[in-house]
Amino acid sequence: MGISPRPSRRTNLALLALLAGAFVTGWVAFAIEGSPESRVISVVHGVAGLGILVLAPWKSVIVRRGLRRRRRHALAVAFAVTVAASLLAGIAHATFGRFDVAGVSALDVHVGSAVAAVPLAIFHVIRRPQRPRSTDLSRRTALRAVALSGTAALTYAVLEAVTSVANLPGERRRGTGSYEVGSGVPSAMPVTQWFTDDVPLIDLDAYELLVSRPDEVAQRFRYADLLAMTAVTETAVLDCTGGWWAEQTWRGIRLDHLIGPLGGGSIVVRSVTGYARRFPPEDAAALLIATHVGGAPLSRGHGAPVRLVAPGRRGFWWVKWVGQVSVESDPSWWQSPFPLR
Ligand code: HEM
Ligand code: HEM
Ligand SMILES: Nc1nc2c(c(=O)[nH]1)N[C@H]1C(S)=C(S)[C@@H](COP(=O)(O)O)O[C@H]1N2
Ligand SMILES: [Mo]
Repeated sequence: MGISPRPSRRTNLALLALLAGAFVTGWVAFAIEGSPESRVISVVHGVAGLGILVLAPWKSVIVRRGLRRRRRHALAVAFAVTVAASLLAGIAHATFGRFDVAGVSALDVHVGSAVAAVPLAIFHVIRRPQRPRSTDLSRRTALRAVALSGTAALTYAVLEAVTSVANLPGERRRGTGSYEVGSGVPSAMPVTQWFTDDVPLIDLDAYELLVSRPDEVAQRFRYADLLAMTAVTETAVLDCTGGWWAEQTWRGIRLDHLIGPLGGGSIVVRSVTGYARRFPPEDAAALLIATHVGGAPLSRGHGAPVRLVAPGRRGFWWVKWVGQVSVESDPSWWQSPFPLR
């Protein structure tokens, strides 16, 4: 395989497709919530990632040949290290469960090294271009692609079977790849922030929830006002992209009751810390401004005095320490798909 340059070109192009596929499906898996769609994406993601492992024997021939040439190899080696770290950590998370070393979880390592690999991958490919040829669109290439996909899918199936037979934690992960922690016991549920946010200190006596609509004077609600409003109770699953999920029973005020009828535009729910997410108006009836979880007032870490409960959405939509709800004219897609702060 290593003698003729053509097979190595095809191997490299296949690796490029698998890397891009794994990267994109990884973020899609992060964005969506609820089986079975999330399960399908997780499986496609895992198969694409394991496809890289399947090609390792062929790639190792290319690597050995490349390393013999006179050129700088440091960035290529760094690239290989980040990809290997991401693969190992991804498989470890999906097999052995949620564990962390010195506060860094396997999933953090998995996503972090995948993100670090991107600039290295771009540099690697620009320095070593592999042009697709018209002859690539042949029956033989198609058969090779089928064989590669099949082998990768089989590798995934074997990994799943071993996980199940050995009763490893991976067997109990959700379609999103997350593990159950602290359902029904809010105090056992992790306190998690997105990247940089921190648990703020909020003075309940000074706290006010600001509710604003275009061209209207904003309404202000004190904590006692909110407690006096009609509340509903709902059981919902919070699934964090950090790799855990928990089901709790929440109590709070329906967002549509707080903001009244809506035409178009969008609803922005903003934390006192600045963290915010934008929702489509048709979601208002399903969203809850929660004051309680498990029958008790929210703890500081879980969003006191009030936090958003967004059933059917991933954890990063569940804005904690809500200080403002505003109806705006911008469409709901007008935001980064993931929080930037
Ligand atoms: C899993 C992803 C990949 C890893 C870990 C990886 C790693 C490496 C390493 C360590 C080398 C040898 C060192 C060097 O040449 O400086 C190498 C060589 C090479 N890689 Fe990659 N690579 C990957 C994907 C790709 C892709 C996507 C392409 C292009 C589309 C590519 C094209 C090449 C070429 C052309 C060589 C040089 C072969 C030679 O000079 O004989 N690689 N790669
Ligand atoms: C080149 C980049 C990537 C590669 C090669 C890769 C590969 C993998 C592999 C092999 C697994 C284990 C699958 C299994 O055995 O079930 C996995 C799991 C996972 N990856 Fe990635 N991944 C990449 C990037 C990402 C990114 C960017 C994200 C998120 C933003 C992500 C999120 C996940 C999640 C949530 C799981 C657990 C899924 C499950 O347990 O079924 N990955 N990945
Ligand atoms: N203000 C604010 N709200 C936030 C976050 C944040 O960083 N800041 N993180 C979100 C994420 S990523 C998750 S998973 C949940 C976690 O909620 P918990 O800490 O109550 O478990 O809060 C969400 N709400
Ligand atoms: Mo999260």
